[in-house]
Amino acid sequence: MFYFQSARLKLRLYSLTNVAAALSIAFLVIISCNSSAPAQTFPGTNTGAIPDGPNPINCTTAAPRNVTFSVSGVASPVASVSAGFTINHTWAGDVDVVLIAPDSTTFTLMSRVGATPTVVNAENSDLTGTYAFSDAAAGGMWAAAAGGGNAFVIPSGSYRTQASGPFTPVNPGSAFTLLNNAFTGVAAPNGTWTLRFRDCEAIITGSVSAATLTFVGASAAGASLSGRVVTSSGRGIGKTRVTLSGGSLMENIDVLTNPFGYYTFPDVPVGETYIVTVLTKRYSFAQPALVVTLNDSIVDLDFYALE
Ligand SMILES: [Ca+2]
Ligand SMILES: [Ca+2]
Repeated sequence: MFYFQSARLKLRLYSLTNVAAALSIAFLVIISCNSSAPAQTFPGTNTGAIPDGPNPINCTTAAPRNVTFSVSGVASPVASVSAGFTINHTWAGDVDVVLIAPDSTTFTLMSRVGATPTVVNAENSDLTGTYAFSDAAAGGMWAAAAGGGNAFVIPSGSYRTQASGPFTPVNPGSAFTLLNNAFTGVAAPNGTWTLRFRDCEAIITGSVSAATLTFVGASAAGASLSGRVVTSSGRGIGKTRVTLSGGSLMENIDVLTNPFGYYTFPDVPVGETYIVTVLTKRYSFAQPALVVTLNDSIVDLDFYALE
């Protein structure tokens, strides 16, 4: 929607007599609207019961509950990621939760909370609520659960990620880890992400009923796509409409070439395929529409008139 409004603004500005002033105003407006990337949240599917764990305790051989997310339109590199889920399990220390990116990058959100080398069956307080993991959280789950007892419910809320137990001391538990850093190297964040729940110890079981995955894409805006509309002799054709469509755009984007025939679409999401079309009654073109996959800025997507 933003792009559409910007394009209309730009078209209107071009009708002013001072074309140069209008260009600079339009450019400033566009830049200011793209100062930060919005958060994008995706719902998880395949929620349900977490299969009970083995005896003796073992997280890696436990059958997983894989909650999956179909992620699209997230700019790379990922600036931040957070995961949340609604869970019911009355033995928190049984639970191991890892987040897995489409390229198989794997990171532990929580695991064996409260487990020490001497208390191997870990924290017996309850996970009953909605818990999120984010680098922006204030504290960790180990400290929140410590000393609560078997009937204690770990408060719903946002927690830092921590490495798995066994670890000593229980409070504050193992060091906070860095969730965002774990996934900034994922070159292609769009695809299937997995939140894998495992129950590491036999007898007490639980289930996950909902999950969300939230991203903030690259803080730098998308790439720009620009070029020129020229006559066969190389003279720029001004005031010509160029239209960008396709990709994940909600609306087509129209811009006009400047007096020298140059056009620019700033801040276009990368990793997607677009159609760029030129349209003017004054000229015809051998190729009035070009298909381009934008992975980085393009400066020479030019259109050549037949006359
Ligand atoms: Ca309990
Ligand atoms: Ca269990």
